[in-house]
Amino acid sequence: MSDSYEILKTIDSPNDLKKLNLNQLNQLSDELASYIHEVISELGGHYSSPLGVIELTIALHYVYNTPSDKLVWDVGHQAYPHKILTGRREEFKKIRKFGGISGFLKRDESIYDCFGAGHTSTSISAALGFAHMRDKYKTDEKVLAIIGDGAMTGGLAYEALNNLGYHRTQLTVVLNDNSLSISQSVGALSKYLTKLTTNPTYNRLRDNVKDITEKLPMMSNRIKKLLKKAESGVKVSLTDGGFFEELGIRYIGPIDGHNLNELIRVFKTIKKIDGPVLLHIHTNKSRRIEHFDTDDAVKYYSLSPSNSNTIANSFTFSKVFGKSILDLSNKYDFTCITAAMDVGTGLSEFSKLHENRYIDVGIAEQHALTYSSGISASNSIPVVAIYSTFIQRAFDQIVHDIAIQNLPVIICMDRAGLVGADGPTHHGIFDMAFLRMIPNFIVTSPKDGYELHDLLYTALKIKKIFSIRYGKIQTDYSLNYKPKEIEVGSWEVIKDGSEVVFLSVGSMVETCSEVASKLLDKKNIKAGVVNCRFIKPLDSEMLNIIIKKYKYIFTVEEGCISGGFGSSVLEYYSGCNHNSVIKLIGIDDNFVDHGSRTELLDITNLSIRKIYEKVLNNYE
Ligand SMILES: Cc1ncc(C[n+]2csc(CCOP(=O)(O)OP(=O)(O)O)c2C)c(N)n1
Repeated sequence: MSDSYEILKTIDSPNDLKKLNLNQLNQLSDELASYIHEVISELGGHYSSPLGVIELTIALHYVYNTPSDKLVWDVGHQAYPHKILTGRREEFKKIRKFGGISGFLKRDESIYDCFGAGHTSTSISAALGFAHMRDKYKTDEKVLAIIGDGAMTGGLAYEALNNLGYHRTQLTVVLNDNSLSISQSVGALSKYLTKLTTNPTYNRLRDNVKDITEKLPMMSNRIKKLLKKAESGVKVSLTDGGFFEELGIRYIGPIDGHNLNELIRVFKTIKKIDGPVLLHIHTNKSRRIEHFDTDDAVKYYSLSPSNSNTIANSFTFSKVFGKSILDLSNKYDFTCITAAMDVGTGLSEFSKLHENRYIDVGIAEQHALTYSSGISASNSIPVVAIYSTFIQRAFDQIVHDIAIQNLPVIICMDRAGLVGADGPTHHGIFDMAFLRMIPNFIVTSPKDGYELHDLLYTALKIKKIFSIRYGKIQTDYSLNYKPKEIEVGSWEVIKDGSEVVFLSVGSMVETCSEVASKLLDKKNIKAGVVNCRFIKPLDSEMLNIIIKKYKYIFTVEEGCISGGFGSSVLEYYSGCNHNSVIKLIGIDDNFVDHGSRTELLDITNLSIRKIYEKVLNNYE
């Protein structure tokens, strides 16, 4: 660590922080910002969110006694300063790299990470669990949940607030309000928070009440109580009901989340309050980023590694989805839905061109799916663009609201398979297993961009419950492609073979084609390759031919083996008499860590080399 990190290099644990004076703490916050900038501009990773909570993190670790006191961070993408201050300063140089520390919080990484995360809106629920067990076992640690205004749009956060307001135990919710999610925060809550922050009359009145109570320490408790009542009356009349207070949670704020002195003072006061408190802090994610423009929010949310090369004129599946949906919007009337992931899913161009055919519901995947079923019940077609990992939240909505009522909804799942540096919370490896078991579902995965366009076209044409999964990878595609309908349940033979065949799904079609070429070149084994673009329904005609023709059948999927595509092939063949050897290649019963996609494919046996070896190990 260079000499420019004069104070940071002395911080090995939060105890070291407590020895610093205010000037030194302020210097530390600048050094932390430089260090995060230095490492993340090179390695890539979340950027604006950690920079926005530097002072908050210092104040929390300064005032509270971590790890006994519990800091439960929502999502965890903002917790880089927390990691650096809690003994991981040097490890931070390998953050998100294979074998290095995680980009999110992880219980087995540090005792200071009391609760892991990656998905949003879980912090208040988890914190309440900690708080109730503290009460039950009569220990005295403080519990805090730190949640952003974006994550506050998720329903789970309200379920927890409802529970907290009722039980009224000590728990401090720090609401980090920067008016941004990944892009702009949407919804009524965002407006409400802005109103709280910008209502000068309300803030002045509150300050007055506070001033009086502070200036008259000898005032009787009765008068203090009366003044408090007046304060809450003021709040009710000026802020549409004091939402949090009505739930039974003391609202404090808004305060400047970059003013260390103020943060420390307020946390010291809150520490003495025995019940639930919501501290509303206002921060600015762009404060430490030069030349930041509001339109840059997404750009600075997460940086790419300095050595990443973007291939000119290349397509990712997200980009193909964005182009295909625009193309099909001229022909079909549908509504696109996103849960705060317009840019990530490729919907931003569509959202600008078709404002009245597009809705961002906030970080609310469950709502997104039930809302879509309502659209469908009104005889319109909803297209939900979502990441595979986040749809896990909405399983019951899919079963109960969509499938049982057989309401046509098109679900386009990006980031299916291994996503790389974000790790286990973000890999999309379960979707094939949990969707294919639901009646009325058509489950698909295209081998390339052209087929994604074809499948989307097919889905819009046939109006059924239709899911399409694709990965965070480059693919073949060209603009002005004219899509064609694909017969539901039909597979495609890519290479004919003898003895060995690969039944491959999505990204694995290309991989298996390369394995087949290698087998032919090196071992003179002629392996067939089938593009199993329908995971459900299966192509039973082709399966009947395959079982007669091939002795070795390998199913290959970038998803979990348990219950996945290969399992469905086994289920199908369990009703047939055959002498073939059927082997399933996919992700074992394990969570996959973070690393580059190439590294992860290899450790999960999905690289060309590993599949090639697997065939030879089974071939007699
Ligand atoms: C369930 C879920 N949906 C979507 C995401 C993707 N995501 C990660 S962070 C984020 C925005 C969070 O905004 P906020 O809570 O305000 O935090 P900030 O980065 O602004 O500090 C989103 C949508 C996620 N992690 N989890």
